[in-house]
Amino acid sequence: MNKQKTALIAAWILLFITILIGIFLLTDPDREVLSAAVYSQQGSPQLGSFDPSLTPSTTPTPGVGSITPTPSGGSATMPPIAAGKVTQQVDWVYGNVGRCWSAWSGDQCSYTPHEGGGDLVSRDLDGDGTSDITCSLGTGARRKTTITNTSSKSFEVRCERYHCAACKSANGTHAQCDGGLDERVLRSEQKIMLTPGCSLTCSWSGVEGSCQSAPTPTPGVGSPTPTSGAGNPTVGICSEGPAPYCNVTNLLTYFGGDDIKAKNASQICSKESGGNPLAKNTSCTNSGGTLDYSIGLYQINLLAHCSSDLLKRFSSENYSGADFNARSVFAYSGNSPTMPCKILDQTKLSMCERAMLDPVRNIQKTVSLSSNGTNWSPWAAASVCKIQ
Ligand SMILES: [Ca+2]
Repeated sequence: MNKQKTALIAAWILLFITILIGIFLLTDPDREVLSAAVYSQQGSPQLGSFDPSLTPSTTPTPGVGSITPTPSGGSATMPPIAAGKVTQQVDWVYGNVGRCWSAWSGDQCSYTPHEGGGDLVSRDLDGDGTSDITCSLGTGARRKTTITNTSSKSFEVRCERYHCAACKSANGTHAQCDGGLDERVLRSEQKIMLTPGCSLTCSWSGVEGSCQSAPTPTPGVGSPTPTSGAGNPTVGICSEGPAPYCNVTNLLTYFGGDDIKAKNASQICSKESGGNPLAKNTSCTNSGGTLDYSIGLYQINLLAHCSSDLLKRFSSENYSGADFNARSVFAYSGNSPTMPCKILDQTKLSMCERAMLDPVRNIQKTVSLSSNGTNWSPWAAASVCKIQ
């Protein structure tokens, strides 16, 4: 009997306490916060503390402050040439983008050394649609990269050297070491003015070569630039294109009456479009497609050439907006458009497209891009037709 009474009293006390807690929770100003915290544990996307990518890692992540200070000038001390698990790279850089490079790894890494440079877009330093430089090519055994200024302007370029204290590669096969790949990279840079016609080499010990001894090419429309080692220009082996646009008679008026240039231009035109000014190859938009968003008679590739310069010089639409190049029209990853290509600015692309669908402006752009008919190397058809 006493036990039952005690149990009953205990039950009443418990009930009383429960009610008190209930009243407290209902009036507690922090209750919403508590609820929010519970909600966040269930996966609220607003609360970053539950996103694993934002959880502080035990591995120290190199932040901006922990990057090795960049030594300036050419006297920076870099570690010796690769041995063991290290990767090293030399770059010619313009506008914070590596244009020409060579990279290699130490003997305890499996990555392939190499020497080369970016595509035509990245060799266009002033964004006018034409390449301004060439880069040396090689196996990487040289551990040097050589840049040559093929334009009539001077550009300030940087010889940059990078040292990564690990085997590094961006694609799993080729050695690569730079700030984009490893923020902890040791870096040295040396600025230099690259004058027209000048070749300079960036090596592990710094800049090699002298611009003073290089001849200055004579720029100018109408004066054919002599091609190194080549004799007189010759006519290619392909058939000529049809009237009214791609025939020699029409093209003579664009190439200063030069018969050889007009014949080569006619062959390229025929190969590229068959003389159809509305020819379009937008293969880059397809998965597994090629690097083409190529328009009109000469298949001007807008992946590389859609720019404010193109619109200002070869469009009837009086473009007067801000300067831009193809990188603001298509998404780029490093030096190449992402594939399938992603259009960032349809308005600008459409303007470029309309300009290049105009046969006269397409030919005018071609005159410019071929350096007045003296350099057909931007067109794949040139080698097919054996046009130098
Ligand atoms: Ca250029």
